Amino acid sequence: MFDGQSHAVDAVVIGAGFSGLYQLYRLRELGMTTRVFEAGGDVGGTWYWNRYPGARCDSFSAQYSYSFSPELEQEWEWSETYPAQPEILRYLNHVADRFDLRREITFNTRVSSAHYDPAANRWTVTTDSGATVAATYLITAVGCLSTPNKPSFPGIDDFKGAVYHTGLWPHAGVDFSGRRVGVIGTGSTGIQAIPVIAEQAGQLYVFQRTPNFSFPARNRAVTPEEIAETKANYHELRAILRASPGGLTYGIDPQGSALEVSAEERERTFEGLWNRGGWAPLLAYTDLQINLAANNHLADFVRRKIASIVKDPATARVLTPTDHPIGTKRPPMDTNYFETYNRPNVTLVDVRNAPIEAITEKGLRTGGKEYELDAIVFATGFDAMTGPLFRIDIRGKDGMALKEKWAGGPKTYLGIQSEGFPNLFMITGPGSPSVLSNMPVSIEQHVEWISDCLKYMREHDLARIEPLHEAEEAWVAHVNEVANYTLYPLANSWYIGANIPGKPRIFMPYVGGVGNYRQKCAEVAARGYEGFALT
Ligand code: NA7
Repeated sequence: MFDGQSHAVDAVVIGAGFSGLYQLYRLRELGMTTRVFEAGGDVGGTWYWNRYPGARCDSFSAQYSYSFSPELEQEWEWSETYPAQPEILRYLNHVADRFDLRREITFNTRVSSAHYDPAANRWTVTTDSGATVAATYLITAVGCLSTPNKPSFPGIDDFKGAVYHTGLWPHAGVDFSGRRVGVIGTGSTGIQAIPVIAEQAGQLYVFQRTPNFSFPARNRAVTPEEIAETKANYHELRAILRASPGGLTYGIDPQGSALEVSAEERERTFEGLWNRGGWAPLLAYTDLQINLAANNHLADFVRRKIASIVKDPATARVLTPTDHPIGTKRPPMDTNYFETYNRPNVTLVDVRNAPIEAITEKGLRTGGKEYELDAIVFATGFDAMTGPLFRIDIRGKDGMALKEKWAGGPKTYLGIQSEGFPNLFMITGPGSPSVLSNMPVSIEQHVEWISDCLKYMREHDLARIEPLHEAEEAWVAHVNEVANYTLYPLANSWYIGANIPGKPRIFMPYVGGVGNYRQKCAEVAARGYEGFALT
């Protein structure tokens, strides 16, 4: 039992979401002593914190789950094609119970620092409760989107109403019935929350800075036949996901260039895939993410959809994105998002040219006008990928801070390790497919790679691993090179740090594809962890 004071273990894992739970399971299998620290009051990570109305996963439920236990696969049944937050949280609780994981997790405890001592080859991990733990290995399972971004508008403390951030939603829920609510932000989160809040609120004001493309999810209940089919074919499904570009399958094989077909055929294809739901239209042609002219055909198709759904032409115009190629920001998926603007109790406020000036005692002021509100919802996103790591004072050899080393952008080898920080492993770190993929697939791949690496080190009597300088430099260059081959860098997205003032503009996830990346990681391991220094 962890006594909350001084302690020594083989590994410390930070976080008890999808990654931390599975990493703990694997470390236990290796017979390693482990302590997991979790800031939340229970397991779940993202799904513990993001309890906002409408919170739902944009991956198919059968694909958004662990594959490591065939028994778990067979006993769990998802109820909808896209799982809602409460169901995913129930799933993760079930996993924690089923594998008896909670006994090595300390909840309500945030890791404040982790310092590496080269002489002892140990990490000293300190928490906000004052506990100190020494560990040979430090594994971050902190998630990519877990540090909420709350812009500091002047006057925020003067507001007399209630203020919420979607990523820190009250567990008891919020009753907006009859209230005047303002939502700031129209990313994936705002687009999920706005239709649900609109149904409850007396009046809803949406403060939009940048219009977004969104695809109708067409979420529905899973049928008993589909459940049976999934259970019978899990093995094949997982193999497809592991080899796929995004760790997700729609069963669509992109066909040729969007520029080589007639306008009528393109329209028919887009229409069919739009009706199918989700991101299917993005898979219509092979060049939608690499050729601007091809991309613009799909963007135009969605712009016309917005014009056809939203009845007021002026509102439709403000909702129409023109500043980025479609799919280059994380594409939102919705249920009645654009339709919501036809409701009499919903008002869209354009804060692009007249930014939010201040939060006042009574509400929010923009464009010289004050909107009186009872509640303000910040759907303003996260300091992605590096934010959760920088929140911890991580120091490697010579006392070097991770934050300092990465001041010009993250530097990793394979997105798993960073030179100068021996025995520190990052699950879905920057430079790995992570947020460009169906997370559980990438998480399992990293956890298994890390666990195999630790086993290899034990078998070969090795105590320390860190990337070689040249290998890291080459990987960073490769990550940039493949990103620049795509249209992704053209958008001001959180992928590139554009949502956080002062953050370096570097494309952080690896765009080369889950299947290719997995193969690369496997080759590195097979060659005795090529590119790493093992001592
Ligand atoms: P996002 O995608 O970062 O969206 C945040 C939204 O908040 C976006 O519309 C922003 O407008 C808006 N925002 C942020 N700061 C401001 C200020 N200062 N004024 C006005 N509007 C602002 O976060 P989400 O939570 O929706 O999604 C994050 C990921 O979580 C999602 O992609 C999934 O992977 C899960 P902007 O576009 O910057 O002009």
